[in-house]
Amino acid sequence: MGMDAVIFAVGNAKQAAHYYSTAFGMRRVAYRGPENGSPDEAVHVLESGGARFVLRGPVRAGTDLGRHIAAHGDGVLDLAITVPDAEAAYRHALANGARGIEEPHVLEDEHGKVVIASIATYGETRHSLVDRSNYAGPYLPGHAPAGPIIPPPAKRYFQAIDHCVGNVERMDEWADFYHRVMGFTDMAEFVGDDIATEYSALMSKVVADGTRKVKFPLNEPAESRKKSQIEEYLEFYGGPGVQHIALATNDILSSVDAMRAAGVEFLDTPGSYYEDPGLRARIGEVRVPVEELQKRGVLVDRDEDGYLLQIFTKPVQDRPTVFFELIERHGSLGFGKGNFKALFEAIEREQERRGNL
Ligand code: TYF
Ligand code: FE
Repeated sequence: MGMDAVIFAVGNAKQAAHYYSTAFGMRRVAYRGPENGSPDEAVHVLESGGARFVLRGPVRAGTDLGRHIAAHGDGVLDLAITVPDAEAAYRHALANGARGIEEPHVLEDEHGKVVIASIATYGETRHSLVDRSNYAGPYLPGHAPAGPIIPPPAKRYFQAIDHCVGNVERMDEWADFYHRVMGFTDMAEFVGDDIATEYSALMSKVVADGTRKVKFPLNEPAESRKKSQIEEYLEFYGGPGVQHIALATNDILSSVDAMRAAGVEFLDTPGSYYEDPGLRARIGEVRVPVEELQKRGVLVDRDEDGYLLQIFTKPVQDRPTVFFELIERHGSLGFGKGNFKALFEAIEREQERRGNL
């Protein structure tokens, strides 16, 4: 039915909740911790429109969550998906080769009940399958309503999770997993060998559910002259995992301005991208002057269905692992294929600065 939540494992959930409130304009809506039944970890639940982030951090030594963070750093534990029937989804997944992590079980409190199960995907990442159709609480049973950490901005910076990208060792294996286990199909966007050897150092393929609400691009490293950005990720994360989360906005210019003012770092785009005489011909009419895009480094791409505006943050933790994308779609269902060269060159400039190229 859609993305239920992106669930992060972080070293300090209290501070991460502050960051996503002040820098991403999110509103805290729920909390669970030692005060209300969770002695080992603190959980802060934040929202921006329909996008939900769940930040889980250990509050004591010796937990499995702490081990996960020691291994991978802050990262994504779980891409949770809303389903109409968690039991049926789980049985279908296991019958098609998925490894079960949590059997379907019912969680209940005064707001109703939720049925939840979870399966393993690439690396240590998992997919919870969540049926919340009989639940009216702020997140899950056991999580108490909690107020915002600071008053959220009058206008939210994003309203939905557009897509979630995985870095893996073998893209085709995982694309096949999503076909079998979730009934997903391939979307047109594909970075094959041809583009890979020229400049991208990666191959990529997108799988999505039939409604295209849940979109999972999958990247794998490609042989290239330089070290692939995907290899860099796999080395520093310690295996496959979530590379970036794309957040859908309807005003990318004001969102970038507000997030930058709050200290979020975005990749820069060279002036040559905008001065390229081919660009204006390729993108046609977009809703804002190209100068406004250039001022902020926002990229633009057009296909047969429309256009999109997009920009990428730098990694949001010290490790060169997870980052975010802001995306404003006007008809286009793509992922910015026309920007791959400029984008991958920008990522490689950062890799070089880190000494990892
Ligand atoms: O999600 C996508 O496919 C785009 C492009 O390492 C992209 O955002 C692909 C691979 C990558 C960074 C961005
Ligand atoms: Fe993306």
